[in-house]
Amino acid sequence: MVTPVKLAHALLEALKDYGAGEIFGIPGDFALPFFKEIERSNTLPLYTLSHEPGVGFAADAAGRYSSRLGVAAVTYGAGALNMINPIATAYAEKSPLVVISGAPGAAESTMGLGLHHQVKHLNSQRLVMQEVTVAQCVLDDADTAPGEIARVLTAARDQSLPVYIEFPRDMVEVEVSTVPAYQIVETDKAAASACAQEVIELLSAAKRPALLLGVEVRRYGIEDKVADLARKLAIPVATSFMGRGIAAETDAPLIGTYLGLAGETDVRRAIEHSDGLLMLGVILSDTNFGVSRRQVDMRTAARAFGRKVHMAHHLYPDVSLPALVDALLKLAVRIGKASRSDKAEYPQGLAADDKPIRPIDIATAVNDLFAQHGTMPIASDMGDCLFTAMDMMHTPMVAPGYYATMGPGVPAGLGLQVASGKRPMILVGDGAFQMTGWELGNCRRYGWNPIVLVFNNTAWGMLKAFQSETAYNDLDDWHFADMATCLGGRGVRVSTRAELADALAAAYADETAFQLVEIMIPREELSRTLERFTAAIAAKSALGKKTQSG
Ligand code: S1T
Repeated sequence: MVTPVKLAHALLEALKDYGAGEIFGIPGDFALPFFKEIERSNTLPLYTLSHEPGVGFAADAAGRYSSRLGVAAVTYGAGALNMINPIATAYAEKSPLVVISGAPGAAESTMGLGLHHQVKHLNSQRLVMQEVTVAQCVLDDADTAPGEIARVLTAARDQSLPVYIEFPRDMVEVEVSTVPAYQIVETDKAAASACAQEVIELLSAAKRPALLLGVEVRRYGIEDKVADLARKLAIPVATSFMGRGIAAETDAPLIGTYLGLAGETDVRRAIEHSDGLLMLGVILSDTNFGVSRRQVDMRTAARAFGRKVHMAHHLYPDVSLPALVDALLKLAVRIGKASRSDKAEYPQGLAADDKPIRPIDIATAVNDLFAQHGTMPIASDMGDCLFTAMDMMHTPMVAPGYYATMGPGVPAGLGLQVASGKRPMILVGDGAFQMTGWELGNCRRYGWNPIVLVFNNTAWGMLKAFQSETAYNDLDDWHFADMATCLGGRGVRVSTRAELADALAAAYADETAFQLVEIMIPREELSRTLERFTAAIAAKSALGKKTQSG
């Protein structure tokens, strides 16, 4: 006889059993009963933030870092719809974010009145969520609720994509049976083995084999296995732009990040000229391959993504990435001569002088700090701060490298600190800080103490790099450092390389609160990667125009 439990309790226990580590959220009247159960049961710690975009970005980052489920709990309508952008980010970047929204109960839904927070219809929110999640359920039936929760959480784990759970407020106390445990959907071992055999043959026959790692390697928690495989194969390993930070804490022979013409030439050649390229978990996106000098030759490539493996001219329709890597480890032989010493080098030794600060100086100063004290996990926002991170030492990193939204930086850094228990470094432009930087005001009550580097060029600098003739990309100078104390942290504004070096050292030494270093950067100064990126885009568009004009 199964002992019935409250539905809210069953859901929380299931979230924990399926791998969630915490909940980020903002309540509302449609969610108060559920939030009360979250606090009462303490099955998972609850962290409330100030704006739902921050809730979504923080929850997603926590899941990404831990290779587990991220959980965001919000109220109906105003809360859930306010979080669409972070959920879309999770969908585009294959991250298992569980969205739980309170909702009206059965009785109020049939009153015949429009309800507050309602849009077109009571199910409008569900319809919107269908476009940014892989599975959805409404917990409006005690008999089906446990199975529905299991179905949706299994989809999140297996497909590493966001899911949506709508939780009517009159169902929280309803008694249900417990949620069925996670059942892994095993890959056919013979298929995985045959596929692995073919991949090894492809790599062994190649003169220039190479390995490119993408986000699924982290999402499925197989970095160590992949590093082991890379070491055994002894072939050059690079990450995709989105995969930056993968295998950073391993001894894989990592040569850097593939960025096409925007990246280092040796890395570009290793990938684009490979005649035996194995891509593990790589999203085929414009940000990963948009400025390639030479398209990857898919006739001599194997790409494992989305539980499928594409080989030259055929497909293995159901081989999971973990199953393929396990099969490859059984067959792996030394194919190349790559070793850990091939690891990429990053600039160090900042000249602490009175010169203005360029993005490369920030990377150099951060590398000096990491060389002295060890690396820190990084959360980066969209903007030149993300391109500057390509010149920083390889370290676990969360960033919107594909969906490319502004806003994740600060909240994702908070999610990183919760998930990792480590002090994170946050990289954020002044424009993005204007959006979600204020979430730093929540650090004091939770004891979070990130080091926040605000790249302040008083502009939407990336846009200015593509369209310098317009004035609307220029922003006012907000003096963010002056606001840090009011938010419970410490702030300093720096304009020279000497001031930057001192500020970083002081920030690192003070663990009592978040440290905001506002770095003033001349508007014309770009990172090396953004400079190459804009040059490559300009060259491509010039070539396009030339081709069109015949
Ligand atoms: N709004 C949101 C939410 N995300 C975006 N990516 C954009 C708008 C468009 C956009 C960029 S980069 C950028 C914008 C507005 C400027 C970012 O400014 P800042 O944070 O100050 O960084 P930096 O000065 O280094 O550029 C991408 C291309 O779509």
